[in-house]
Amino acid sequence: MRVLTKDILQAAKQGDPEITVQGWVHRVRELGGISFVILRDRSGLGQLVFDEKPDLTLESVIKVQGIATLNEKAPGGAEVRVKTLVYLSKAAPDLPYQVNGDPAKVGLETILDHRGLSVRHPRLQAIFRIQATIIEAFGAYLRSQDFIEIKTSKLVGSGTEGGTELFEVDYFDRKVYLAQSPQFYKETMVASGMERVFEIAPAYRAEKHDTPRHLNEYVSLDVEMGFIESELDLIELERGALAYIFEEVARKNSAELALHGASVPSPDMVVKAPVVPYEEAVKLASAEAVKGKGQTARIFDINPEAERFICDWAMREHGSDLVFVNEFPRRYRPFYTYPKDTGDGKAASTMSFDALFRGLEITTGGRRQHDYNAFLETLPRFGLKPEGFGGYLKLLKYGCPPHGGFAIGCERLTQKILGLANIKEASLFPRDRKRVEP
Ligand code: AMO
Repeated sequence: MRVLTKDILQAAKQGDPEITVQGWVHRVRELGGISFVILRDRSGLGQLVFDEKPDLTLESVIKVQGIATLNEKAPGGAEVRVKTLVYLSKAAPDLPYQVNGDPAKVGLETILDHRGLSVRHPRLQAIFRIQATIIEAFGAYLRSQDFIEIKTSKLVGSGTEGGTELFEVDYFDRKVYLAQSPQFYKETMVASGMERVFEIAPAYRAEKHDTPRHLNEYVSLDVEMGFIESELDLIELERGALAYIFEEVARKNSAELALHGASVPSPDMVVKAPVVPYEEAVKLASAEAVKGKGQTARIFDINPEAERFICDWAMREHGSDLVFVNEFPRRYRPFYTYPKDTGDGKAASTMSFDALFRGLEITTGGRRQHDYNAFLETLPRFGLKPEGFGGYLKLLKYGCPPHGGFAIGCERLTQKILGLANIKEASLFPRDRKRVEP
């Protein structure tokens, strides 16, 4: 794999120091008649030395040929003494902002307005190199567990996660919606005989609020699995997937993590991440709130504040960045969630879970109701009528195994690995209420 500084160093150490490199002009510095140019390519930065002052604008794309020479002071310990310079594309001098400057000092809106420029900064590009590893590792792990990848339509006739968050689309002479989740399709494919499927695709939520954890379009890492007994099988699968993702990010992206001063949890810790039932988690969050604030806690539900408290507890008591909360009450989970038999016939809770990572929910999942008659019986309890569920009923009617699944928000996982303040930083082209450009 390309590493610019290593290539220059290697050429400098070899008998044949002739080298040709190409990339963008990242920075220019003049010192006593000599010009030092920092060249940037996909692998990072390297140093060029010109004896005469070249006519260069920042961000121009150039190709140079020269002699690789050892120099302790250059990045990577070597530099290229330039003999010939070719302009592949001269950049206009009026850059809209200082592209090579510290991104922390550039406003987020400016960064997002100029993605073609902002991702040129190695620290910002690092975010998406890590995201690429997450996506690759998620797929690789699931394939190793006998899952197959599917791609399903994002144009749907109705929603699965609730009607208020759907984007409408004109579809010939009628309205359809952008899919909030591939849940119905992934369940259909489990029942179709595939048994184990995953999908990596955008999901759309017409949520009006603007928060550091919500996008209107995000990448959903979705899994669905047949023949499970409970949500614990899914938690086991997610532990394995996350452990592998973190292992791969640590292996492939140590330089990118370093640019953010970030680290990934150890896979050993991830496979042992604690599982806490909902009722207990609420109590823990309340106790943490009292401890932190020295006042009576008002935590009755797992809201974003409670997520942070539960994660504080998991870190303190288990040394874990990751914690699973399971057995959510029926009222907090969709009607198709499988009830947990508590032995008293009340089934007040469900075989469901969330994963919280470094203070943020990154996953929701659970076992689904797969029994046709039980499903029909459940609908009236949620004030629903069978008429609206033709597709779902067909899915369950002709032989559907016990099954369940989960979805990890790709940008949320990226955000929390790197400690980014806003989820939009982890999306190349984020969509929010105001932004549909670039
Ligand atoms: P849920 O709606 O909880 O569950 O979404 C699952 C995960 O997707 C991410 N996510 C989001 N990320 C960014 N912006 C958003 N607006 C957003 N909404 C959700 C989060 C969240 O934990 N069908 C179920 C999953 C399943 O049961 O299989 C679902 O979509 O990380």
